[in-house]
Amino acid sequence: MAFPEGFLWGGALAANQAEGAYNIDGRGLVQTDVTTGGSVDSPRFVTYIDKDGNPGKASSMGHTGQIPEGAKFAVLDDEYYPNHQAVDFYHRYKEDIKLFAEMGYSILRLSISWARIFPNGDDKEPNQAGLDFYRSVFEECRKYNIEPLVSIWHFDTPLALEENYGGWTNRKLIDFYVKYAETIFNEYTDLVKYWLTFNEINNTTMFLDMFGGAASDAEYQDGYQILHNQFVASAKTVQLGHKINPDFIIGNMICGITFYPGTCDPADILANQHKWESGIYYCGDVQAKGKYGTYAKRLWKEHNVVLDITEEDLQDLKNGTVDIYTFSYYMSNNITTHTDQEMVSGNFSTGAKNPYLTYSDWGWAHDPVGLQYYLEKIYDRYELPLMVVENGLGAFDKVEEDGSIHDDYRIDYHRAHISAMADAVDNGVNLIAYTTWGCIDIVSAGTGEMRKRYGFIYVDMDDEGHGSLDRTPKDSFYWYQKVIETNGAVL
Ligand code: P53
Repeated sequence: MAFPEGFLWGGALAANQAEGAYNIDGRGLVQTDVTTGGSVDSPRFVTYIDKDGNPGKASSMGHTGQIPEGAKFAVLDDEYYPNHQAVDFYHRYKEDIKLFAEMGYSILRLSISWARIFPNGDDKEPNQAGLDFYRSVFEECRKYNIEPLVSIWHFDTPLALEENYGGWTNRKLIDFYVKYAETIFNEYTDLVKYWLTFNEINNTTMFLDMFGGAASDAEYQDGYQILHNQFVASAKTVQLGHKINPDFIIGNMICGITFYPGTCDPADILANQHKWESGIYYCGDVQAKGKYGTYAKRLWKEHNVVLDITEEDLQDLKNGTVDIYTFSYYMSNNITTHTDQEMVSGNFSTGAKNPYLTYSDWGWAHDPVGLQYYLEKIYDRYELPLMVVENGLGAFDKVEEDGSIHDDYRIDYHRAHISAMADAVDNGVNLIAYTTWGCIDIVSAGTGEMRKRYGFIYVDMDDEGHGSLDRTPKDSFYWYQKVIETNGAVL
């Protein structure tokens, strides 16, 4: 049987997309609180906001439409902000964790909202109400023997740090982040063992040239400096975590997209290899090997980037390598130098259309083999234990008259991906956990939609925030229960 005994099965969510309660119990604002909804044609994902209150240059995606004009850092009365209420996990976590336990979870990935702990990011003392909230969440998990897997940062830098310091382009953010990490490490040392430093850290530069044409050198300059500062913050945090509790297992988190050459033209093969370097390896190499890859100098030179890197930084990177490599996996993309190919349209999927694959309603390629490919390639490169910490299908669900939801398309998606993981394990990959994305329906990061659903548990709420917020297990809930019960033997 492929999956080893003790393999961790569960699901994943993120604070800003699930909790809601955006201004409750002393929480500070984050970027999604000032971002309205989007759509497949008009995604809203940005990597940071610059000091004038505009979506940061490093996003380069130009999705300014979702931050109302003139809003800067303000919440406007006549706008609807999907993350303000999200699915109210803040008040319903007991009910939700009970349902996760019913599915048989042994692990739950969630994130701590930095702005609940340090509302402005640079506060002297942490906010007690925030600390108390996560304590009860983790205790609730423990009650059911669910291991919390905690993302320290999931796209939610306190907005005040964006406003007052210019966000992650400023090195000062490193110390604020490390102080925040130190606080939660000390606070939850007996409750949490698994930690992830930055969710999808590579998004900042990976997406730069994938949307709306080439990015400018200034955008690359910001993007690479943001990443460097986050690498240092991550590495310092890993060292500190191991000091505070040697049993802590701390990982990175990469947006794992499998890139293929669009044709067998050698130029495409090389372009594809370079996409792996800039998109995927760039962050993984620093975080798992402790140093920049050999190709990094070429990348910086290509975009005239000059980074502020100190000798001490390099030491920190070396001493702060992660214990595990974790990643999200949703799709593959084709890379080609040829301009005569049919292109994919959708958000966060780009490049040439792969004629061998089908695509979701949001244009994401359904490619389980790509997951096996990614697992084998990455394990070969780092030989670290791996976790797939996000994987899922964003789809429209239909509620039947009797209230049931028959999401066989979602079951098919997961079945195929778990089967691909099993094949990778049989091929020697040390995979230790699988947490499906959005174990419960939550607000989409990319579009802010509710109707782009990933959950095995349906939440009665629409894109305008209407609905009872009642939770209902979908068919996939019962299917996953069986998968977990049999440790992946019955798919
Ligand atoms: P949504 C882009 C490409 C791949 C994964 O995404 C991505 C993104 C950014 O949207 O994000 C991860 O909700 C992310 C989650 C997010 C999930 O994938 O846009 O870690 O926060 O919800 C799915 O469909």
